[in-house]
Amino acid sequence: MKTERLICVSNRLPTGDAPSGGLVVALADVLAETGGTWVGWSGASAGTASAALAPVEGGPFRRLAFDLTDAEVAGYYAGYANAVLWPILHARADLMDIVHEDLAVYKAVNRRLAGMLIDVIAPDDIVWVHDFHLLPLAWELRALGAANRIGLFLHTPFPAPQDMAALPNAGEVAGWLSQHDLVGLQTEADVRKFRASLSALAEARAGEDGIVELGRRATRVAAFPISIDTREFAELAVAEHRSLPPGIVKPDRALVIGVDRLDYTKGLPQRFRAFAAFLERHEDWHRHVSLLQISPPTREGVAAYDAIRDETEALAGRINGQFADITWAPIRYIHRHVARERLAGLYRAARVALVTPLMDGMNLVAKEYVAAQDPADPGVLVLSQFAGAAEQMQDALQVNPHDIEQVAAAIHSALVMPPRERRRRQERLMEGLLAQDVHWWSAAFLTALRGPRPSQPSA
Ligand code: ADQ
Repeated sequence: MKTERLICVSNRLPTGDAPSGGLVVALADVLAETGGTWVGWSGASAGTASAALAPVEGGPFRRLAFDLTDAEVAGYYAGYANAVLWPILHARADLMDIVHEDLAVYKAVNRRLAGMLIDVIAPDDIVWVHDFHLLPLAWELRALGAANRIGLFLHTPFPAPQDMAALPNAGEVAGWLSQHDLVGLQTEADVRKFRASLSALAEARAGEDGIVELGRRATRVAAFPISIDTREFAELAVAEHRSLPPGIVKPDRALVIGVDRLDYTKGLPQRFRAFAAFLERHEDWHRHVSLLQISPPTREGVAAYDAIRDETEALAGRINGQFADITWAPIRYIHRHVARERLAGLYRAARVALVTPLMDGMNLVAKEYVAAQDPADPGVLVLSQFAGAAEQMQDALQVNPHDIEQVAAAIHSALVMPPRERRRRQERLMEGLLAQDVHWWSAAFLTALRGPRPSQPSA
């Protein structure tokens, strides 16, 4: 049976000659097997925008890149995508920075990309669009006559009706979404919000079969919880744990780890406060525990990100000032990217991971941490109920990240949890991660996209 070529489109084009990171690894095989292509922004900005896609040398599959102008990076990427959509998708309408020209730039970039893409897609290619930067792409492709199967996977949560209503162009966004054959979301809760939010807008009808009718278009919507390459990450952790530099882990000092982009959705101030509350309640743990928080910078120049950086740094300083002595600082805060291999080793060395976002599409750190554990002596995952991962990872210690006292108590429970219970939780979590890894995820999405197309309502 002939398999259609896959065209993957994402904001950033994967870099490097060897695929790394779960998503790229999972799609690399399908792209290579079907002779497919990955299309994305090169990351470069200049005075002039590219008029055609340019091939990028190397790598296991074909890549085509486009450049953006500085004004496009400001309006499309930093503006509408990251200062309007991202806050709305994470229930933070208060952090939106609405600039009407940014929306025009966002649409123009998507229109230009569609114009370049239409020249490279053949009639029976299937197109897989990733994430909130490219919501109008299918709409623009349809306007150019593309009848291909087009799927969208949204890596973030989907907004509830009251959040969607705060989007200045909610109706237009619904129209963009309707142009996909398949919209993939992270969780069943997101699917429910999608149906409710779109039904709250004019002309939308949500059927019981996963089909949502919007005006004259029917779209299939379903949950495809993204994951990691579980086996590969577990092996990496075993190897890297052996080569951790001496002194990183001290026998009399438990390591608690947090790894998140420095984003206001990740709940870092609440996490630090909870750690401080735990230290206040448990003096016996002073000098016997330290929190290593690794948070690389992200989206610098977007105002809300400067604010969260200042707040997080000030809090870490204040807590260290309050509790540290000459031999111990309770929080080590690293504002840098750390190699994936090194992260894997650190996860395995950590007795506890704090994954406490206020809102998160999935959260792959939670899955990486579990995959990295020693099954005979595993650490404990403290997981926010508001991470998409919470739907699958019922055996983590789930917490409400806003409830500082509850998180503080969970940190203590995790540190003193008997080995038998740790092993029981780990076993069940790992079972889930092995059954539904990133290869399962991409196969499930592609099977649905290749399956019967939703029948369109009559005009
Ligand atoms: P992110 O918000 O970036 O992703 P997450 O799922 O946790 O969140 O993925 C982050 C990745 O970056 C992990 O693989 C992690 O190891 C890595 N990383 C984090 N900090 C790092 C550091 N200091 N150095 C090196 N690597 C680091 C978005 C959505 C999520 C969704 C994913 C995938 O916001 O909800 O799970 O996409 O769909």
